[in-house]
Order: sequence, then C-alpha cells, then structure tokens
Amino acid sequence: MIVTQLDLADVLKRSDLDPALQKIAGKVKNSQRITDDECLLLFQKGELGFVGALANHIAARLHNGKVYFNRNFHIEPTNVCVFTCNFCSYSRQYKHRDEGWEMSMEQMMDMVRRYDGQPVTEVHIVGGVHPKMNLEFFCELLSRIHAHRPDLHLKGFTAVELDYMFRKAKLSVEEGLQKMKEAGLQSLPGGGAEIFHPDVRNEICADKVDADGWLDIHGTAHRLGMHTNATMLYGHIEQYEHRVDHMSRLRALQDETKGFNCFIPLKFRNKDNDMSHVPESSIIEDLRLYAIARIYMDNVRNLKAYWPMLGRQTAQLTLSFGVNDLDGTIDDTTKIYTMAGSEEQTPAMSTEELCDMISAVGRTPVERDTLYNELKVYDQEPA
Ligand code: V47
Ligand code: SF4
Repeated sequence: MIVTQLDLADVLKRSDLDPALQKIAGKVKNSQRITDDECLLLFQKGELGFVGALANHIAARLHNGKVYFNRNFHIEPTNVCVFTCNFCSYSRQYKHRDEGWEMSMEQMMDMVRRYDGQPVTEVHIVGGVHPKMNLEFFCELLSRIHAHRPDLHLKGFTAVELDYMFRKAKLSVEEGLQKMKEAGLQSLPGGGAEIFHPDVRNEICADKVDADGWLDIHGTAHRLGMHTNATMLYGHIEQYEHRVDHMSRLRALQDETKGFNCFIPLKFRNKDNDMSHVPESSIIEDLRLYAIARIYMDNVRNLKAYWPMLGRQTAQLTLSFGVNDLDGTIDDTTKIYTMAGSEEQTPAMSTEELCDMISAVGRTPVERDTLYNELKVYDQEPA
C-alpha cells in the first residue's frame, strides 16, 4: 500500500497553497533545480504530504518504481578511536581499549572466508580510528581480500579514518588514495560528514577532519576515478539552515565531479552517548527530511535509507518519500547503530525479506552492485 496521498498534479491544482511553495512544485514539474532559500522554505513550511508528493514524482521519474538493495557485509576492524565525537556510542578511547575490540588481520580474513561461495558482492570496511592500525596495515588487508576474492567490491574507510592515516604516513590525500586504490580499494563510504557547518561541528565532533578536509578527500577520490557516498547526521542540535548548508556543499562538489553515488541521511540515535539528553527526531521529521533531500539533491541519483539505523518499518515508509535504495543484507556485521539504540539489534535481512519489504509498498525490488549496476530485477506480487 502506497502511503502518499497526493500526487504532483493535485498539488499544482491547490489554490490555498503558499505561492512560494507553488513555485517550487512548478520547478519540480519542469525538472528545475531549487535554490538554497527554497530548500529552507521546504523545511520551514513544507507539510509531509506536499514534500512527499514532490519527492515521489522525482523518484518515479528517475527510477520508475525500482528500489535497490545489495548483498553485503561489514568488517569493523576496531572500535578503539582517537577521536571523541559526542554522538558516538560505539567508540572506546585507546586507554580503555580493553572494553573495545581490535581485530587481527587473520580474524578479518576469517570473516571474508566465511562468505566463500556465497553471492555477496560488497564488503564495507569502517571502524574507529585506532592509533596503531596504519595505512600499511589496511593496504595489506585490502590486497589480501582482493587476492582471495577478486569479485568482491571493496568499499571502505571514512574520510575521518583516511585523513588520520594519510597524515600519519606523511602522504598527501592524492598519494594516500592512490596507494589504497592500488591495494584494491574501489570506493569510499559516506561516513564522517556529520554536519559540515562549524557552529555545529565544533559542538558535536570538534577534533576530527573538518568540512573542507572531508570534501577534499571525496573530491580527490572522484578525480582518481573512484565513486563515493555522502552522508548527513541529522536530528540533533542542528537547525534547518545547517542542513541546507550541508547539502549545498555536497551538491556543489557533485556539480564539479559527479562522483557521489548516493546520499544517505543518518538519523541521530541517542542511546549511551554524550548527547543522550538530546531527543531523537520524530518519524514525520525523518520522512520530511528524506523527501526534501530528494527534491534538493537533484544531481545525486540515489537516495538511501540505511535500514539498520532507521529501523525497517521507517525505512519502508521512506520508499514513499523519495528513497530508492535500502542498502543491503548486512548479515549482522555492524554494531554502530545497535550500540546507539536502534531497534535493529541483530541487523540482518535475507534478500527475500528485502524484496517483500519493497514489493509490499508497490515498488519493484532490484538487486544492484555497489556502483548501481542492476544485477537482478525481482518481479513479484506484493506480499
Ligand atoms: O559518520 C555514529 C554515524 C557514521 C551515530 O556509505 C551515528 O553506504 C546516528 O557512514 N546515531 C558511520 N548515527 C556509518 C556510515 C555509513 C553507514 C552505512 C552505509 C554507509 C555508506 C555509510 O555513522 C558516522 C556517523 O555519522 N553515527 N554514531 C549515532 N549515535
Ligand atoms: Fe571515532 Fe567515528 Fe565514533 Fe567519531 S564517530 S568517535 S570518529 S568511531
């Protein structure tokens, strides 16, 4: 059952609508870009049904009812971290490393070997920033995984991890990325972006790479022919203006490089971290944000709802608000959101479950690879 009640034609007929919102609806109809001020207006005044109708229209135009997922697993080498992001429930400082985990090369290779003969297409490698796990260590890991399983797409390391590794190795961003690429790294995940604006960044994650550093790493990766993802951690202390600023910087880089594969809004979860006093956003606000991101980010084709963080029911709802990708099967290999209080305490979904979730809202499930090549279209009846 599809949730959104209005379609774009209904919206354009409404005589009671604010003229500025009417203008935005007209722009969406004509495939025109909206401005930063218009994006802010959508956050301030766009009701859920209105932004949902616009976002749905765009998603239908781009993807014609298809919703993507992939078969993947994560490796989280460590949760020991030199940084102290206030929203993080996952990391442990080096001096408390006995409370955390540090995987050896062999343990990580054992994880990879566990998937021998299984049709996974991607491994996602992300963790804390361990002072003793350096560029050389991770290049060896990449080469060994690649040698063992050349068909597996290696996506790994946030700009935060890379910035630290490259600085320690005294390499430029380009030199560092080139080395990792040679070792087998194919794309970068979108983490570490949080909120770019310094007024917020200095409050929530003051000590890690700043906005310019994050954007430089992703822009350089794009110029070296790698694709990357982009995220935004929302629903904490940021104002609507900060969201617009964040998406505006991403949209500008994408105009230049066209290297972002997808945009992933990440909902702040407040369990067991230094921001536990900050309430989580409501589902209505979550859905409005996804819809507005779909309308504003006109040059990033894919909008991902990462189900282990959002919970599968909310993730399913986002499919009627512009989202066309749910990420993957995960196989209970990530702890970031489990530890931050997500309802998904053992995040794993079979392809059947993912397909059912997608077809139940009248969309067509499509298995993709990391670069959004279509691997299989599942034409099944809604559950
Ligand atoms: O940068 C950490 C976020 C990110 C919390 O590219 C939190 O496909 C909410 O970026 N509440 C890392 N979010 C994970 C990440 C990611 C995940 C899945 C897919 C992809 C992709 C990227 O997790 C961090 C931060 O923004 N995070 N703690 C928290 N309490
Ligand atoms: Fe470390 Fe990442 Fe947690 Fe920040 S979000 S403390 S960089 S693991």
